[in-house]
Amino acid sequence: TQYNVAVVGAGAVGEEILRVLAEHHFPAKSIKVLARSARTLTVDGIDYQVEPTTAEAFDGVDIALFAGTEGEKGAAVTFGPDAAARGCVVIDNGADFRMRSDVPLVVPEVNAAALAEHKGIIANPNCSTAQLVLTLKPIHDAFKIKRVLISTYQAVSGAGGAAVNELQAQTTALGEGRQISSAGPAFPVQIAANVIPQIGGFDDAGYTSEEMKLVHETRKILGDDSIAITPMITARVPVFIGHSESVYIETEKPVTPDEARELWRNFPGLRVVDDIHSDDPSLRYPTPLAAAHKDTTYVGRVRQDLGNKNGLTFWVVSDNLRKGAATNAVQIAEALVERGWVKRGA
Ligand code: 2RA
Repeated sequence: TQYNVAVVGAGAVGEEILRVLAEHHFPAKSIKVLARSARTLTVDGIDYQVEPTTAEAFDGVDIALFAGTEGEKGAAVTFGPDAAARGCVVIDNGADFRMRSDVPLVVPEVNAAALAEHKGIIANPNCSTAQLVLTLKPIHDAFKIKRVLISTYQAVSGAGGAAVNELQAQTTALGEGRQISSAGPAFPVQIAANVIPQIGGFDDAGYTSEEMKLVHETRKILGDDSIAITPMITARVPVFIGHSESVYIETEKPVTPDEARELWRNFPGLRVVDDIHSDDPSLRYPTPLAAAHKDTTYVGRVRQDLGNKNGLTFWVVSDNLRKGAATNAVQIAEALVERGWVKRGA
């Protein structure tokens, strides 16, 4: 069977979705690209005629991958439910539907079974959640995780094209010895040669929306609200592609670094890079530069807590535009196809 596919949104994630659909040889009978305004979009030498997003554009579409604007006036809220009503299965990359009880929030390697319950809309998790839950799932199943503390170091591409351009311009200015006049518009302060400990707005407790996504989405995907999760920081770093995370977990039963690495080596989508004494630096630990443009999530720097045998700390790196967005969305579509669940109530 082949499927009529629509990609909504022609930004960094939309483009990456088109790239991944082609790379994965997704069984698409047709692919239409929808965005606010018509134009030609070229991805890896393939020209796509971008059409304006309208309700009618979803007629005849089987699978719609949304990577457009979020929020009450965004593409997903405006067109998603209606597209589902027209018989489309909507896979939304944004945050609008993630916590709705009738919307599966899915990382296929972790909870593909949740797809069986879809009512037409499926949500992709936030980029920093996707790479995290891949590492937590096998350990939670074997040793039961009681607590997670996490700090993230997130690439600017997570904030869109303008943010990438801002880092590029500021980096060039630094390289040429020019003063960086003012920050913005993408970031409140200079991002080049700096670290910004804020992604998203603050709540009354002083946590950001990005930090609270880690709490709520991780619990929903693992199906366990008993896990205590403290997002210590979600920070923006002067990296173009690739989110890095420093994770500490406390488990009910002690888990050694060797046991953790063995579980991760046998978990789909993960690769262990943890040979700290290797002569080849690229084998000692994962870095965002090495992870960029790949679908794989990398884990390394695995250590037992110095004061608590039930504590384990490690480092996780993944391309935020791939497993963090486009690849996970395409993998959800692939999982639906494999299971014959494209049409809801299947
Ligand atoms: C970010 N996770 O990195 C958010 C949205 N992609 O900015």
